[in-house]
Amino acid sequence: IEASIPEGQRAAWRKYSAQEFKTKDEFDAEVVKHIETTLARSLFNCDEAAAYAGTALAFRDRLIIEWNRTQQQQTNADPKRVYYLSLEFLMGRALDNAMLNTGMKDIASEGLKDLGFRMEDVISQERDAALGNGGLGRLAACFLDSLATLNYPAWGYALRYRYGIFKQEIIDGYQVEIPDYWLDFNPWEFPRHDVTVDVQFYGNVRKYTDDSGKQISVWENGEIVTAVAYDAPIPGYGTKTTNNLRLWSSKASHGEFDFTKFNSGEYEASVADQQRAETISAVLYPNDSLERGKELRLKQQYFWCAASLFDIVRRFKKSKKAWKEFPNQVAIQLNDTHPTLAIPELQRILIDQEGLEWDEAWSIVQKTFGYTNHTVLPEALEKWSVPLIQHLLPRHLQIIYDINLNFLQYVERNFPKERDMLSRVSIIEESQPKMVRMAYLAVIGSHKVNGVAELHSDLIKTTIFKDFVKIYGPDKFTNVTNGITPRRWLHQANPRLSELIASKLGGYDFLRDLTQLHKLESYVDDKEFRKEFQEIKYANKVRLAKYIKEANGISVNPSSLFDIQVKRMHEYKRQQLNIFGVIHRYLELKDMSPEDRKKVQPRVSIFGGKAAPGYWMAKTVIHLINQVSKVVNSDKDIGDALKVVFLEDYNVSKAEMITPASDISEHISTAGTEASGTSNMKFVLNGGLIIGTCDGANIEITREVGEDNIFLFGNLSEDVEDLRHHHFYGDFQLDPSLDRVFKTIREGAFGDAGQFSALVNSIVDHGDYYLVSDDFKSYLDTQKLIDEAYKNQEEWLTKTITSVARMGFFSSDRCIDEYAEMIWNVEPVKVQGQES
Ligand code: NTF
Repeated sequence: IEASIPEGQRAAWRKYSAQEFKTKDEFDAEVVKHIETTLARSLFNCDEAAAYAGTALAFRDRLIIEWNRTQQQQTNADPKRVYYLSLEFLMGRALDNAMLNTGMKDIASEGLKDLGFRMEDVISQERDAALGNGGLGRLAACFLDSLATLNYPAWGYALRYRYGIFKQEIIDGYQVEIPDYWLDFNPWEFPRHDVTVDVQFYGNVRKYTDDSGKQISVWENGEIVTAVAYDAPIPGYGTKTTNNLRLWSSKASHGEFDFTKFNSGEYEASVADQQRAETISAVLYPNDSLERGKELRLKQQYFWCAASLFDIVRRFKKSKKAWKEFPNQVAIQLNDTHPTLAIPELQRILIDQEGLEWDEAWSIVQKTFGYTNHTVLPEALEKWSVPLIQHLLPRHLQIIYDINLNFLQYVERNFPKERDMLSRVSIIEESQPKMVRMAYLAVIGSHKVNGVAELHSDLIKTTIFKDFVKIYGPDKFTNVTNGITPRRWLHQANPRLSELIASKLGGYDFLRDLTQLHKLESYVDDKEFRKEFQEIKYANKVRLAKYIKEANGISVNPSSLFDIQVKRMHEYKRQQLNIFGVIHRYLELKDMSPEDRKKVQPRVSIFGGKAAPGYWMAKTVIHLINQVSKVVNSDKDIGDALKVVFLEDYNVSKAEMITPASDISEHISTAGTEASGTSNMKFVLNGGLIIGTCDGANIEITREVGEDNIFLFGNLSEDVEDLRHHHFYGDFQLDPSLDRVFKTIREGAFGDAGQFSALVNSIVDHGDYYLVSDDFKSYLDTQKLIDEAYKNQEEWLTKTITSVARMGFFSSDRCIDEYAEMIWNVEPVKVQGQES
């Protein structure tokens, strides 16, 4: 049924159509209305939380008006759309972003002042939307911001987890996980109870031959779970485009509970069904770069893929175009292998439901999907057991086998002499039990595969996907180096720096074209500019120092060199290398005379990051950092020369405060392990320098900023294999400084040594897989260079300003344009301000 208002009544409708607030007074009217009516509070009963809620609701209304307009105009234009499938979107807070992207923050600040509130206090009331683990989820969030800003017709699809990534508390030096129930009050989402999809699990496949002699497969007798859509508006910066992030929530298909069961006395069973269904979207898996093969995780993946594809296909079918047009209307990007089931799911829809022939359907599938790989770490590559898929998704397993059969026949025909290749490239690993290799399925079902930085994109072609390069040719594989949105990571996180830049570049255009930053190079020698730049860095350090005092009770001197490593805790990221370096520094300081100690460059070593709850080694490193912090900070000999801080519960909103405050940040993964890294880009853009290995995007950052403006150290990725080999044959010498650090730990200087023995032994006895010992000396030497370089503040300042000016390449806008051109073949659709 057409639900449109008839032409005759549209005039009245238009007259009362919702309007965005445009002035401070209109804003205040909206805020007060929401506080008094939506929230049922009054001016006698309005705290900062209520002021936040009122402000957020006023902005939500505004965004939804723009969202409606965008969707309507995009529907009319019917362009090719992009669908970004990501199990994680690490969005952080939405209010500040909404105010800045709509250009209404100043008006709102003034308005709030009239009502008796300060903007910072109101903003800080919001809790983070933390539906992600780390870099992969934050990248997806930056991409949404760029897609909207660049006016691409794009949707994100994910799950509406009731619990995001856990909150980290540090108790007695240990990480403790607290559930993150974030939906108590979430003004940014719109439940769409009318947009639902029934998703099937389990059951069986019945085959029969129809009248025309065609084989038909019917997947039936399964268990149905309903997906309900929740939409979050994504405003672009300085544009009317407001895109959509659609999150699926699971519920029992029969509503509240099963009435037949209820009426026959099985009340508990009926509620249990409901809870089982709701469990699917209950919680984000808290593992970063690690796969664990749990059935519930597979259920999440299929539930989300099936609901999203149904929605995408439903939208396509409205246009009544022929199926062969599907890839001209739809581009689906797979963010890592998590959504790979979308490939057999689309094939199933096309052949089982829409009646297409296999080959025609498969060609549509391949043209539709693109796959982004984010890691070469073996423990992160997804594999699902064949029996599990058989049980949960019997029809999909058949389709996967058929995809594999066709693929292997193709390989056999084209590479008849390479018999070994067949077992190597098969989607099915012949293990006990058999496993489905999701990355191979993703490669085979997509038309493009990309890595996320140059080195990483080269590595996937020579390691995990080597055979596939031979089979498909090199053009199927490409690189799109990651980027970050300058709106959140400069304008929002560092408003004073953004303003200073705008004052020199003639406005805020650089936020939409970050390459304009290069014009800052002509201010490198400008005294006034330098002074302001330096003052801003200092103010950001003061702000962080104040936070450290409040949160940790540690006093740090803002004039010290701030050395920061914040990211998920992982052995490959080598926080252990950093803390061992800190212990070495402490020992050196203890060796010195008090006079000599006064001459050293004071330093604050700051750490932050969560460990996956089951990752024991990563938790041990957190514990060691906290123990070292206790010992060093309370040592009277040391004073300001060295302070060690572990910041609890690192998340997006803390990153916004921490990132602008670094002098040096650490990106020190074993070469070849960090696919890209994105915080490296954020720190440099905010006027900090990097100590890093030749890994991931560090290499391209070096190319852009120049070798003089970055501190690189350590072995290269091409040497890693050999070095590991030497360790394996016991053919290596433990670095003597590291040996001394280990002795100190073993003597109990940082508490019970037994706690740290596995960590030390992983290096001393168990092959030092991450080559901590091999890189230790060059790490320490480079830290020495940094101490020296920092003493010359004028030169340091020149380096930081020059680096900021050269960071234009790392905007996520550049990435999105590359994806749009090389992979998606989509064009922007400009949304008009007035209703069309
Ligand atoms: C991460 N991958 C990489 O480890 C980071 O280097 C990279 O910056 C981000 O992706 C974004 O591309 C993963 O989290 C995963 F899951 F693939 F291991």
